[in-house]
Amino acid sequence: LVIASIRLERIEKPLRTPFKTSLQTVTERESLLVEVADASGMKGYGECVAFTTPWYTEETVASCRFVIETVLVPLLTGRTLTHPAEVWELFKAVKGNRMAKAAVETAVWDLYAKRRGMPLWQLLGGTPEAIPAGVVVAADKAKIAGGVAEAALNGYRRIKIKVSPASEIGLLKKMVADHPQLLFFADANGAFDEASFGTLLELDRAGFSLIEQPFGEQEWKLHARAKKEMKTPICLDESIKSSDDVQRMIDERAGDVVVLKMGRLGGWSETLKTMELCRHHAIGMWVGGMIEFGVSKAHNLALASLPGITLPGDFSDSRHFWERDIIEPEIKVENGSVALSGRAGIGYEVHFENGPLQ
Ligand code: OSB
Ligand code: MG
Repeated sequence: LVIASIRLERIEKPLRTPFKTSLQTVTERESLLVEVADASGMKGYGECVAFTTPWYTEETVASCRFVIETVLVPLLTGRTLTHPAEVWELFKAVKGNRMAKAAVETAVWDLYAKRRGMPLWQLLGGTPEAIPAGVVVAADKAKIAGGVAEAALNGYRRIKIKVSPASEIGLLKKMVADHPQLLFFADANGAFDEASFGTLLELDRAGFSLIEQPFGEQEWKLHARAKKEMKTPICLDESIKSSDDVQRMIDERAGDVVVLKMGRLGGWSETLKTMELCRHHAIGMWVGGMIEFGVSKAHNLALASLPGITLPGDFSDSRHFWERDIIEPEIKVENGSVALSGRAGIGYEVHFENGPLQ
């Protein structure tokens, strides 16, 4: 496999409804699409999941574009690879910038699977069952009940609610109790601290199946204390940027479950390595979302098909965020799950308003 050319496309679309977290409200999503091509013109796609500004991670769309164009593209262009796992090795000399690396590396995996004529999920050893869907409901007090009812009506069986020390815990408790058929996750995006630990202990009694990232990404000791004092499983999202971070979580008893985000981990190679560690230590795993477009979601669906994914991830219908997604067909949630594509690679064609890219 020779990487003959690499191209970047910028995407920007408004969200159908603003996405509110304790950190930021997202109304527009900007992204970069990476297209790698072999000498025959066959193409593979990856998507950069960094945001426009560094509110969620250090990396941004602009920093990723810079790193991809000035460092990663020259490293990879014209290279002969026997396997896509070599890309991570090739990028080792570049510090950090995992989202930039992932955007390029995942594109090479797609191309590799397409050349083999196999769905990526199959190539990686996934099972063909449809992937359970999951949706995020706004943190807005006035909108929670309506959001949950609508999600249930649309077939979602897992609902994630953004929480913070300002959340009305009585309301959350009632909502969980009112929907025994649904699985509820709480996501704090690091909004709690030592001073609000007591509020977190109240939230522990609301009946959530897990609480995601109660404290900041470096707050290992507070997470260990939460794991010790709470019955709700502690799930780390922002803290998990490498397999070493999972090892630290295990060593410090700082969590029970991890969210896998391929962008934050640096792509498929590091994600597969992280999964092996989790499986070995019986750490629960699920696939997290980044309000991304269909290319990243398609890679995520392949990831969710792999052994060891124990909980439903952030998989919503393309229409949940977008008037029109960039893939064809779009992601469809049916009977609470998303079917895996039987086509080669990520299994979707990439389309823009101005026509198909392939
Ligand atoms: O914390 O999981 C998060 C979206 C953007 C940034 C961080 C997070 C999220 C989500 C997932 O909650 C939303 C989705 O794509 O379904
Ligand atoms: Mg999260």
